[in-house]
Order: sequence, then C-alpha cells, then structure tokens
Amino acid sequence: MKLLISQTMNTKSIILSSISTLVFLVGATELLAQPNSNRPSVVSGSKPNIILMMADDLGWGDTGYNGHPFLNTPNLDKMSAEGVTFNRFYSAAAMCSPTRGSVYTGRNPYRFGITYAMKGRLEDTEIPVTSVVKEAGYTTGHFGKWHLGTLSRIKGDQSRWGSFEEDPVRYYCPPWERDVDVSFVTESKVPTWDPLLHPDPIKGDEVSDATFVGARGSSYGNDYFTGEGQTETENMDGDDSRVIMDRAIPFIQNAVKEETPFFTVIWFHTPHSPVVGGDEYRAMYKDHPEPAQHYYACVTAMDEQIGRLRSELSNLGVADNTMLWFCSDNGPARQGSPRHVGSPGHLSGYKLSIQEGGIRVPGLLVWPDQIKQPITISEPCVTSDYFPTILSSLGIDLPNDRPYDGINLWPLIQGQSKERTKPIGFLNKEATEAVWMGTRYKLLSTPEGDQLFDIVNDPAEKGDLSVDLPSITQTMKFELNQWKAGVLADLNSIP
Ligand SMILES: [Ca+2]
Repeated sequence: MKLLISQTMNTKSIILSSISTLVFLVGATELLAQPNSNRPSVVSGSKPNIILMMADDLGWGDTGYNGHPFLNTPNLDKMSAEGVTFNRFYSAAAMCSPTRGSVYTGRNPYRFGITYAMKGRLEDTEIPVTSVVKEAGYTTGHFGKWHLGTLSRIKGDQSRWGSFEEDPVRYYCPPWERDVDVSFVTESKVPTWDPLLHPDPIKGDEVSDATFVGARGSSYGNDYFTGEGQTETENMDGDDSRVIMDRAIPFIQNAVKEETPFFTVIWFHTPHSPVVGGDEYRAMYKDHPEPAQHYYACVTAMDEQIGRLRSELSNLGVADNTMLWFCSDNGPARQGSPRHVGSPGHLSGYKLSIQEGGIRVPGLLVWPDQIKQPITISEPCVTSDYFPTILSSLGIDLPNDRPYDGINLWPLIQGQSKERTKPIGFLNKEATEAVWMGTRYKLLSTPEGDQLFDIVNDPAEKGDLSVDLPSITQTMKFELNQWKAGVLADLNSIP
C-alpha cells in the first residue's frame, strides 16, 4: 500500500511504499509491518475515533485506582474499572517535550532532537501521527499544551528560555503546520487556574521560576493560539482543564455532525506548575496543608473534565467507537514549589529521573467496541507505542524508512501475546544515563556504573543484581549500547 503524506510547511512530500523505499538500517527487522492478525477486528469496518489525553507531571500514585489514599479521581478510576489498565506504562522520557514528541512520532525523542523542554521541535522530516490519520480521512484537533516547537517567531514572546528563546524562528513549529485542523494550544505551561493570569505568589517557590515574577492578575505571558498570530482571550476563567475541554468538545461535536472520524489530542497542563486550585475544589481537601490543597484540587478538576468528555461522547452516540487513552508525560515534580506534592506511589525517583518514579505513569484505555471487560496489562508499554498502535487499528502499515521505538500494542491487549516483543530504551536529559527496560529486568546505566533490577519483584529498585546476574547484565548492556548508538547517530544527523 502507498501512503502519501504532504507537509504543509515546506515543499517536502514523502511517498512511502512498503516495497520501493525499504531502507535497511540498524535493526531492520523492527521496521517490518505488523501482520494483519495483530490488528483489532474493527479495521474492516468503520473508522474508530481516537482521543489521546495526557496530564502534565501526574505521578503514578496520583490516582485513586493506583491507590492514592484520598485524592479523588473517580473518572480515571471508572476508566480503569471498564477498560485497560497499564500497570507499567512509561513516558518515553522523564520530562515534558520529549515524551510529547514520542506520542506524535512513535520514536524516541532523541532521534529528532527533542531532548529537553524548549529544545528541538517536531522536525519536517518526522511523520506526525496527525498526517497519517488525516490521510486516512480523519479530522484532527489538538487542545492544551503543545511544547513541540515555538508558536510565534517573535523573540521575547511566550515566557521562553533555552533554544526557543535563542532562535524562535528555527524552532517555529505550530500544530497547524503539522496537519492539525483545529488548534487551541499553548507553547508551554500556564497556571492551572485562570491560565492567562499570574496567580498569587506562592510562598516558598524558587525564585528561579522567572515566569512567576509578576503582579497577581497581570498577564502570565503565555497565550492560547488558534492559528498564526491568532490568540483567544474569551472564556479563560477558572479551571484550565475546563478551558481546554470547552474547545475540544465542540470540535468533537462538529466532527460527529459531519460524520467524519476524529483524532483529538487533549494535553492538560495539570498538575504542572504553577499549581493553582479553585476554591470549590480546594474545599474538598480542606484538612490538608494549603499548598497541597492546590495540587489535589487541580487534579480532581481535571478528572471532572474527563468525566464530562465521556458523558459527551455517550450523548453523541460515539462512546463505543472511540478509543480514549490517558497517561502522564513524566513522573511527579518535587522541586521548585511546596505545592508539588505528587506521588510516584511505591516507586523511587521523581520527574527528571529515569528511575521508575520519573517515567512510570498512569496508563489507561477505554474502547467499548473492542474492550468488553476490564484488563490489566503488566508488560512495559510506552508513549512511543501510540503511533504504531493507532496505525495498526486503521490498517495502515508502519512507514519502513526509519526505525520505530514503539510497537503495536494490540497483540498484548487482545491476549495474543504475553510479552512485549522488544525492550524500551530511555535516556536522561544529557544522555549521560540510560535504561534498557525488559519484561522482567531493568538495566540502569550511569557514569557510576551499571545496575540491574528485577523490576517485577523489586519495582522500587532497591536490590542491584548486576553482580549476581552478570550474563543478563552484559546482554542487556550490549543491546542498550546498540540502541543508544543508533539513536545518537540520528540525533547527530539533524542539521
Ligand atoms: Ca511534564
């Protein structure tokens, strides 16, 4: 089959053919298309709607269904009770932008230069999932955080730092130039309550958070864009998750009205800093310290909007034929603010660490047409898997001109496969630390040496087995080094 993907920004158009453009790279077998038997049966019928939701810095332990003692997340709990709960769902990185890049591309973010926040962009040479589904007849929308490039070319705009501030033209990459039909997006973080305005100063916040310096009620400095030079200012009060959902739902309603399958990305800012909770939600946690109330309040407010979305899908009669995914982009933040009280649950480490607490996050899927009863999957799965899994569900072969780090998850979900077919590689901010994640063992490689953990029986990474199990350690180290060399070669090839 042929898949024609036209890039709107540059003149480049990529024609992919499963025969003519097969390029043999390192690990070419991983480029082969998934057999048809690994697809859900829906591919022969109507096209399912697709919604990808993601929280920002929500920890593995920050949901009721994962055992939080008092945080109210009834709608996430309901998704867990009805669909697939991924016990070992990983963000591709321990921080924001890289994970987001993996969702759009199915590839490790180092392959295309998004190695940190405000660094890199969704390069023209990447194939965004939006381009693929648009080619398949979908209408596409992105609502909330973007973080995959600048949204304006103006220096000094949008509270930037790093590469985005140094060269906003080089990193200009808005969703409307990546086959997103309807955008309502911010370049980076905003307060989780009254998103356009500076909140009250947060006592104890580190002064290094420059975007916090501003009088209460003054402009926070980040805008919601709907197109080039177009920003929205109306209906921006209160809970930011509501503000986002107020745009996502009309997009879905319109798609249903026009009988067009929809692909919707909803990336909440919650519970990333500035963490601000509304009074009515804070009242639910009045027995807790004031800084913590804000965190729990904004998470519960986000959960409420997820419930609102599910009700709307039911009202529109499309809930059964919609796959609705949820995850977080990295583990909970613990630095910078007394309001950062997120929980990694029983795991060690936090955001920015490639210990489990920094990368293992809540992972959920409901799709009533295909998933009739609750399932728990304990194999490792990762945000890079969305791309191949979505393509498989539409009957589209993976492009075969580049390596993909993600795999098609349907065989695991449908019980045809009991084990993940290949390990997952992770790199930290400077690629000084790396992880090779297998089904049972996790190799953690740092400048101090290599550690091997039985991650099934020791999820808190307390007992290093590298001395006791030298053969497994050496094999995993060899595979990790091979993978890392390929990824860094891709990184170094970016102009
Ligand atoms: Ca994040």
